[in-house]
Amino acid sequence: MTDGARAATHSSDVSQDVATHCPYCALQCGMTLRAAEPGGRVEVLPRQFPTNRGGLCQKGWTAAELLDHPDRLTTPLLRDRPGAELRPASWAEALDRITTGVRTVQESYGRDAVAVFGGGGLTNEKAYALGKFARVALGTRNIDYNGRFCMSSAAAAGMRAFGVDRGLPFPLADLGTADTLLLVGANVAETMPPLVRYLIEQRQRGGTLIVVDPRVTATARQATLHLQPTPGTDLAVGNALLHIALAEGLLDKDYIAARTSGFDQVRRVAAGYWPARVEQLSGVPVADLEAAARALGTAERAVILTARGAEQHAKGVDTVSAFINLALALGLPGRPGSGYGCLTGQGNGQGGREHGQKADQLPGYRRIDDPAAREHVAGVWGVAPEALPGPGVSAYELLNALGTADGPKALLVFGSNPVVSAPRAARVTDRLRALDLLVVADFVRSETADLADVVLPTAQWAEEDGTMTNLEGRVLRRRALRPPPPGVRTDLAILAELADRLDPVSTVGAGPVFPTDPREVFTELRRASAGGTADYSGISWDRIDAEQGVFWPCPDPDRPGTPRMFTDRFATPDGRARFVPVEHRAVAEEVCPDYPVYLTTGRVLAQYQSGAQTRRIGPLRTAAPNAFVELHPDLAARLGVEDGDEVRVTSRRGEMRAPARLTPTIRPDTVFAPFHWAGTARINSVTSDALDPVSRMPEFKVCAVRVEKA
Ligand SMILES: Nc1nc2c(c(=O)[nH]1)N[C@H]1C(S)=C(S)[C@@H](COP(=O)(O)OP(=O)(O)OC[C@H]3O[C@@H](n4cnc5c(=O)[nH]c(N)nc54)[C@H](O)[C@@H]3O)O[C@H]1N2
Ligand SMILES: Nc1nc2c(c(=O)[nH]1)N[C@H]1C(S)=C(S)[C@@H](COP(=O)(O)OP(=O)(O)OC[C@H]3O[C@@H](n4cnc5c(=O)[nH]c(N)nc54)[C@H](O)[C@@H]3O)O[C@H]1N2
Ligand code: SF4
Ligand SMILES: [Mo]
Repeated sequence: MTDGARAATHSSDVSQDVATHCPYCALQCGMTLRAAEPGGRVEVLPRQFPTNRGGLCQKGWTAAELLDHPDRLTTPLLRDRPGAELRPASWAEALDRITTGVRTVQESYGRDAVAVFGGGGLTNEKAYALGKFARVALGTRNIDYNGRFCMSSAAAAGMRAFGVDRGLPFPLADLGTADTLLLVGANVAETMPPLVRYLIEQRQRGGTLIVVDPRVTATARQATLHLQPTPGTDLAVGNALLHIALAEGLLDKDYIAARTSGFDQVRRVAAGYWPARVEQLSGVPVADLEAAARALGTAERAVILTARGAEQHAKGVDTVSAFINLALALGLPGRPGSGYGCLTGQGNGQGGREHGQKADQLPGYRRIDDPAAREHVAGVWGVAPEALPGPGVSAYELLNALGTADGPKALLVFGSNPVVSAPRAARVTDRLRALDLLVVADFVRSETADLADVVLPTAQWAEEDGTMTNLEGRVLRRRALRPPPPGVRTDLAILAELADRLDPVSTVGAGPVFPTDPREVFTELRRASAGGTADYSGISWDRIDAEQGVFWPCPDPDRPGTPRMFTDRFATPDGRARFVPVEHRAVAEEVCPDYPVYLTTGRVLAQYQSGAQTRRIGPLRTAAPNAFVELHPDLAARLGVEDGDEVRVTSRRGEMRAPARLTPTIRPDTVFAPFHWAGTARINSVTSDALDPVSRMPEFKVCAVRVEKA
């Protein structure tokens, strides 16, 4: 064992601090865990790491509170019959129930009738094992994950422009040195607070920060220039910026000629987005559009970033393409200190989309319908290539098909809480209830676990080793401080146990194995990814320890990884980046007399995602105790609503209730609600399930609602 930090994984040796990373978001802040005594309270200390530079947000500081929380699951739970309460059960009983349930469904309806739903919080090793488990042990094509709700639009747009999808194709530190930084639909001051250090550095160097958000967020307040569009109009804004840059001669013509293809068509499209038209479409004044285009077009170093505000739309892929087109026309991607990037969200949002838990994908970011990819991966897995299933359907389509005549009858969930986080959540809940078998592996009884037939208690981040790939494409080491509590197993152990009990698809040679040691899984993952787009074959755990993480692609153990991509060529067949012409179109659900207000949704600093973890942590509950509906005082006055009044928000799909929070920082035509709460405060009862045609991303960021005093 070359890694000193690993010594502390033995409970006999807990006096040693363990250097690891936060369990939550994609910034993956460095932290040190310390326990005064074996099994005792764990203290979190911030640690210097390039992404957080010694900073942590409140969620990171309090992350250890869930380790020995009274809500922690330490025994499997079982429901004996529909309508009965969940009761504690032994592992043998729980695993038997799953095996019998899966077999019964497979016999009656075939292998595709058992589905898997994964998460972008799983380590690379777990995401890899889950994808393999689905294809090999279950033999089902039906696996997808919550990253579909998160990263998929930016991923698809990145693939079609650059031939590869890595959130940031450059190190985060580049943000601090940008002369102009454009943030489109990103509220980093709440979603990645330590990243604000880079924004401060950028401003102190005299840089210009432009924020595009329908709300004056904590991030927008730091901006030099804030564009406040109507939700769902960013694509038009992006095209207008390109139009202005064209008109004012700000384009990098040499770069366009040497490094890109397809500009002529995009130029023709951009001609139709003159600023006055886009002011009408988006509400952003012409002068602000011009100022933004000039700040970007005249900067030596310019960075354009998108996040969920721009991406979670039924035209999210095209919207991202509009901003990539702009970046390409200005010659940014691959230029030192410049570029386009997307801010990945979940802890392993990046790695989670590379190793095969996506419906159409095999490890190494390979396509499951590519014969060469199937052959390579089948070889690593010990199965016949033709035995591997084909592509399945996307996350929402999968959830929406559960329990229907042709849909899956059993579902295994690892690392997501769709009852709270899926769009049109009441329907998704009905679908989950219609299953013959629902299995949830989690460390708390989430709202989804509440509906399950079997709940399996699983290890938490401080109790497991593994790797995560942060928003920069930097592969990091998660290190265990201590083993899981008695009665709790790791996800890898659970998958291995189940694989052992099930009949795999037709095998070759010794057949598939499911190691429980994450280091062994990583070794296999390296082989499976070799030669793929996301090539990890040159990365080892020891190397990660020695180098503060390793950036993929890294095909060679003796050569450095790739912190900066696109310096010479793009990952397309001809090495050129591709412009993609994109036109603005209306949101899927326009406002109307019955539903006259736009709803948009998002996050608050002190809660994480579906809230399954953070709603249980005292200081976070104090900081953000409940849902709310943000509305402009003018709108409130029209509705007769005062600050603190309980309001009902209704769409064609359902309603939610929460106290009104009056603020002039939001557009008067739009209300905002965070999605971290369940029950009657669940905003996803209201949100739209319109999907992007390419990424299948739901339109979380805009639908039409009615707001009234409850
Ligand atoms: N505190 C906290 N931090 C988190 C998370 C969390 O749950 N809580 N989750 C993590 C994850 S998984 C993710 S994906 C990231 C997300 O990080 P962000 O993308 O920063 O988060 P959101 O709040 O979803 O959306 C950002 C902003 O988009 C704005 N917006 C809404 N509609 C539009 C629109 O049409 N156009 C534009 N331009 N903006 C719009 C919203 O007002 C909001 O301020 O955060 C990560 N970090
Ligand atoms: N309205 C609206 N809805 C949204 C969004 C929005 O902006 N607006 N954002 C979307 C986005 S970007 C995202 S990423 C999704 C996220 O939504 P979810 O997928 O629901 O994410 P989490 O709340 O992180 O759920 C993770 C669950 O798995 C458990 N868990 C965590 N780590 C592990 C692990 O290693 N193993 C196992 N077995 N379990 C684990 C946690 O306890 C928790 O119950 O929500 C989406 N929903
Ligand atoms: S910013 Fe993200 S990674 Fe850092 S402490 Fe907060 S939640 Fe954890
Ligand atoms: Mo996300």
